[in-house]
This record gives sequence, structure tokens and C-alpha cells, in this order.
Amino acid sequence: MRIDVLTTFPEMFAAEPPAALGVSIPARARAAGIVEVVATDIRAYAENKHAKTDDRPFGGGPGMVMMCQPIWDAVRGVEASDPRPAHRVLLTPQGRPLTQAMVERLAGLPRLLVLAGHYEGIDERVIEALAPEEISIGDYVLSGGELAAMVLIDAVVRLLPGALGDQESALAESFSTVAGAGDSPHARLLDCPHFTRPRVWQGREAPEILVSGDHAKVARWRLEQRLARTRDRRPDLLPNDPQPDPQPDPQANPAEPACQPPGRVDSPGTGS
Ligand code: 6GU
Repeated sequence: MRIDVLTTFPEMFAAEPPAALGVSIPARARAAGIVEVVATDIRAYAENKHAKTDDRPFGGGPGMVMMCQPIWDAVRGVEASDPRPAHRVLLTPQGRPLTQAMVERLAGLPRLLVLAGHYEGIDERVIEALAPEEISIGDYVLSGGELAAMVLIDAVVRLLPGALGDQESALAESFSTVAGAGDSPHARLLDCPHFTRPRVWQGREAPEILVSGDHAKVARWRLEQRLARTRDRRPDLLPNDPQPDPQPDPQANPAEPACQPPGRVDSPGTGS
């Protein structure tokens, strides 16, 4: 698989330590040729005199907005450098929340083009023109899309064939599907607790069953632990949990208007 990253901070995606994708599983996968991660500096495509990639927002307000031209030309230029078609992804807090099911789908593609925005945002017209899949990694605000892009890339890379030393470990971990549970998004459980030597640490014993040598009993215990933990900590992952309204009525719960600091309410058109 090839993953292109378009960013104004390409050094964050280095293949060597201490970069996040330069250590551990992603670094091994890169060295083994399982994945090629190519970071491109959007600035290199800026046509203005100072290689500016951002400008002040129309309508005023704080922060800067990433300009259309450098992003558009960077995407087109990078895409043309390899004949494999690239699936475009934009990391943004406005995107769909990332799930393991989405990671699995992306891991099956030959090429991803990951756009990591910085500053206040990206000019909406270039987002419209590129039509990327917009993805968020959770309901909190990061300073930029780079860390989110690394989260996405790490999650994808570890699913590529040969990336993990032991394919079993991927199957048993949190959010992987349970054998025989179908492929509903709810057939995903949290991981069981893990133990290693010594048997007794500070007076705390590792569960007896794990050293019994009875593999069937161990497997049953682990599945029970996964179910119990999921019921206790993440009941929303289980099939019969009442799911929250996916489209909450904004009228029922008047929220802060978007793009305003908390506490300030001056949405135009609603005053009377
Ligand atoms: Cl993808 N970007 C930024 N800037 N903040 C985020 C995010 C992405 N996902 C959650 N918060």
C-alpha cells in the first residue's frame, strides 16, 4: 500500500525514530516495504512569492485559513506521481468519527492520500472540489490534522498483511470482531485483561486459570472477560444497547453556535 500525506509539517512523518511512524510496527512495515508513507510539503506547491499556504479569513475572525491553490496543486501533483488511484481522506473535526470498521475498509485500498489541515481550517471550495472522505478521530480539538493523520495511518498499517509479528494478536484485541458473531459493528468487544510474570506481584495474584494449561478454559475465560468489560465500560458497543439518536434535534438542545468561543452567542438570523 502507498500512503501519501499532504501537510505543512512533513518532518512529523519521518521513517526514523523519534517520529511516531518511525518506531515500532509502522517503522518495521515501512522497512519491509509493506507500506510506503510519502509525506509531501504543501508549501512546495504554493505559487505565491513567499510560498504562503494560508491567508486571513474572509469575514474576519481569528486564525488563518489554508488556501485553495497550494492544496489543489499538491493533491493533483502527488496523485500524478503514481498510477494507482488514491482514495482521498481529509482529517478534520467536522468528519465522521473514525471506527475500526472504517480502518479495515481503508486498509483494503491500494493507495490513500491523507490531507492534514492546520490553522483554523481549509477553504471550503477546495474541499468541495477534492471531495475527500472527511474523518475525525474524536470529539475534541487538536492543533492540526497531523496527529490525527498519524493515528489513522498507524491503525491502517497494523492491519496490512505481514505488519504484525503474530496475526493472532490483531484478531484478539479490542474492537476486533468476535469469531461467529457476524460482522455487525456491534460484534466488537473490548480486550480482556493480560498478565505476565511474576505470578504474584505486591500480593496481587494473576488469575489461576491462565496458568492451568487448559487452553479451552483460557479461551472461554478471556471471552467472558471481554463481554463483562464491554458491558461494564462500553455498553454502547453491544447489540441491545439503546443507541443514542444519531441526528439529535438541534432545537431540543440549543448548543453553542459553531466557530464561536464558548459563552458567546450571537448567531445571525435567530435574534428577535
Ligand atoms: Cl482530524 N483534526 C483536528 N484538528 N482536531 C481533531 C481531529 C482532527 N479529530 C478530532 N479532533
